[in-house]
Amino acid sequence: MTMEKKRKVLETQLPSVVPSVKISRRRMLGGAAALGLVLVQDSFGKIIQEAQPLFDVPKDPTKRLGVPPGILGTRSPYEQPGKLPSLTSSRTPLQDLFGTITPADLHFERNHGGVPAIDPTNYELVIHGMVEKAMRFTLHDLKRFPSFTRTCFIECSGNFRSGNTNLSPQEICGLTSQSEWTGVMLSTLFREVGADSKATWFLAEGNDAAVMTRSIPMAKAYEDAMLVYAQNGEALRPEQGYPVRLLLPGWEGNTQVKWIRRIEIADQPFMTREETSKYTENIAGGKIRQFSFLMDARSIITFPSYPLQIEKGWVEIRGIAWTGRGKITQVEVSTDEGRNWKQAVLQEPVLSKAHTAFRLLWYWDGRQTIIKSRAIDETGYYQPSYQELVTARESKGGYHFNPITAWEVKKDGTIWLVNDR
Ligand SMILES: Nc1nc2c(c(=O)[nH]1)N[C@H]1C(S)=C(S)[C@@H](COP(=O)(O)O)O[C@H]1N2
Ligand SMILES: [Mo]
Repeated sequence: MTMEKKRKVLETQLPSVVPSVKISRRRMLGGAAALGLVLVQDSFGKIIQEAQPLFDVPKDPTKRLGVPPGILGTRSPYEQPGKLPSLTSSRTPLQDLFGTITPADLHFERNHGGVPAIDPTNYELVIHGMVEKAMRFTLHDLKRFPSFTRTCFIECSGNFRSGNTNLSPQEICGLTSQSEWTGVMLSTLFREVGADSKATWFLAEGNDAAVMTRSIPMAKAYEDAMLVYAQNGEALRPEQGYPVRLLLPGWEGNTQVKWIRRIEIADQPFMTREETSKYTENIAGGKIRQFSFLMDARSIITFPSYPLQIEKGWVEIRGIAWTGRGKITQVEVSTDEGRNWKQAVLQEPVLSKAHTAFRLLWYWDGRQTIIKSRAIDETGYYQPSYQELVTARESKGGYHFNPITAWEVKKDGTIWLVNDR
């Protein structure tokens, strides 16, 4: 059946009454055709609400029966956040979100070979190498082990963009997202297979077209590594590694192998492509840093930010801060181009290796200024300025580039990115 036909069938199944909604301010001002919510099937066969023109619909929702309950919830057609996809990644719209949990369908994606389709009934994870007995685990097997749930972010180590003043938080650093993850502790499985106490590294291998492989120190397995099968209360999304991915809280995204199919335990790193030709970065003196797993502290003001325009008066500056080293202890905000810094309020609970929301009330007097935030974590690490990073790395970008983001507020209230100040 074609899409058009599918839509028709569903529309005829709808009650003849649907609530009236207007979808944008522009339409409202134009006073054009009324829009209504109708149930249609999207290209995956999922039933969704869609705004479509309707005739003769009263504006008062108390005068018409509403849409009946559905199999899945929907977003209001007034709210249309999106992920900005490219061929190999898509970015979380940080400026459109509240709190710290990323809705699963807005979790950023970074795929080296696309999203594979994996049948969970055929899923198998092999653990072998320096073990007492090599073992295979089905998804069912993994779910029988004691489960564990934690909230943490995943951030791509290439999470930085600049070069233009017209970039939004999503474009600057939308390669970080946060979920509540559930799965089994990797240490539980390593005990099950009898991992050798002399082992120092393990290899994680993905079942995708990229066959993504990374070597991970055994210490991380015993610290807090997990194999997760659930995200925000439901099965992992295909984009996040369905049915099972490696979760290494606070470490760079690329080590957290999705669609994981094999773990090999050894006494040295495997020196895969991802840790030799890729995922290394310049440091001072013409040297290159390898196995740079930790994500350093970072913060960004998500409100106000480009492309918003603010009005004179009270503005609640809002943003998120995070660090792979543990908890965020302070976020400092400057509203006068970095001369003075004030303590922002951190929203409780402040979790370890997790996005932390911060806010600061500010009276904007209408003068041009620069606002910025810097994160400080429990190890005493201070988020560096752009200039400090450029000096330390002898380059203007690359992996693990976590500078302070500075926003210029112009007299007309428009906000623009200025990294170099
Ligand atoms: N198998 C596999 N795992 C992978 C990747 C991949 O391409 N294949 N990309 C990695 C990279 S570079 C990142 S940043 C994270 C992104 O996780 P997400 O797509 O769930 O946000 O997954 C990592 N795990
Ligand atoms: Mo990444």
